[in-house]
Amino acid sequence: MPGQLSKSEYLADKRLPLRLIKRDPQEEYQLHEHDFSELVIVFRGHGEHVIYGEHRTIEAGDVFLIHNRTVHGYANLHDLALYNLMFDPRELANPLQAFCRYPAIGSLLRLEPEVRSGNILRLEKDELAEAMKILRCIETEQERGTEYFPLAMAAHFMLLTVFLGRCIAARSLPPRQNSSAALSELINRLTEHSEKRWTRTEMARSLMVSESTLTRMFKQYTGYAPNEYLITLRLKKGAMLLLNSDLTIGEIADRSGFSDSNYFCRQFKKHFRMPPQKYRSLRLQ
Ligand code: RM4
Ligand code: NI
Repeated sequence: MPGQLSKSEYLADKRLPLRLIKRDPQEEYQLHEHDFSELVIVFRGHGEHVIYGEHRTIEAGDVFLIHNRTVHGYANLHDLALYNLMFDPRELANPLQAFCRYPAIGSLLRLEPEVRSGNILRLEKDELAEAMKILRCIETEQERGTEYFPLAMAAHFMLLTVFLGRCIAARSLPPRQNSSAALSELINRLTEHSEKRWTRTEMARSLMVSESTLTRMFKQYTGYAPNEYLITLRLKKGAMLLLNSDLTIGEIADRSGFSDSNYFCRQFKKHFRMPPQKYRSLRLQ
């Protein structure tokens, strides 16, 4: 029986289903399989890669991909050294979703344009120059449209997100603003599960602050009180369902977290300045 290696052990950080391990040297390794994939880049030495019982010679410069559930191992190694990039192909399909789990990046990607408190990230001159470099790469890829350009654009976009995230992290925030990391994490959770019944007590407890502090922080950060903010999230979810599903208004109200569909319609009208039915008819135009 080959050994089984699992994602929970090697790719435990839910925020990014990707991990680089340097094997210098790579030890001989018995046959095994995993529920993640490996991209291997050999940078020194030589040896044998055993894959489905077949021994293949590998040496510095070789690059190969081991799909999840492939039985493989290493034998007869001579100073073999490699980089092993482990990833979950299913999750990588949407890497930005993983990036959103970082509080700083999550707040950048999700909170705009609701952030009104002046907690905006302003880049210094050299930072802006760096960001511009990445933006130009995206632009060039888009204009040229050469092979793999969508992937290249996504890769540069990811680099940009990382860069911006680091800019945020590098700011030494005064204590009041520091708590915004916890707040933006809470907001990420609210966004993902806006239909759930959330109480102020529960939200305040997760930030370890009093309910009045919670409200003050929320207002500072988003411009809304927690319950108002939650309603806007639910309305957005409702709007999304109106455009992308054939569910009835009642069902949509329910799925968006409104127990009363009349209340949903009233709030919707207030927010979008038209009743849900009208909003839905827009998709047909
Ligand atoms: C081993 C080898 C295997 C990898 C494990 C985690 O040294 O690189 O391919 O699955 O580590
Ligand atoms: Ni492996």
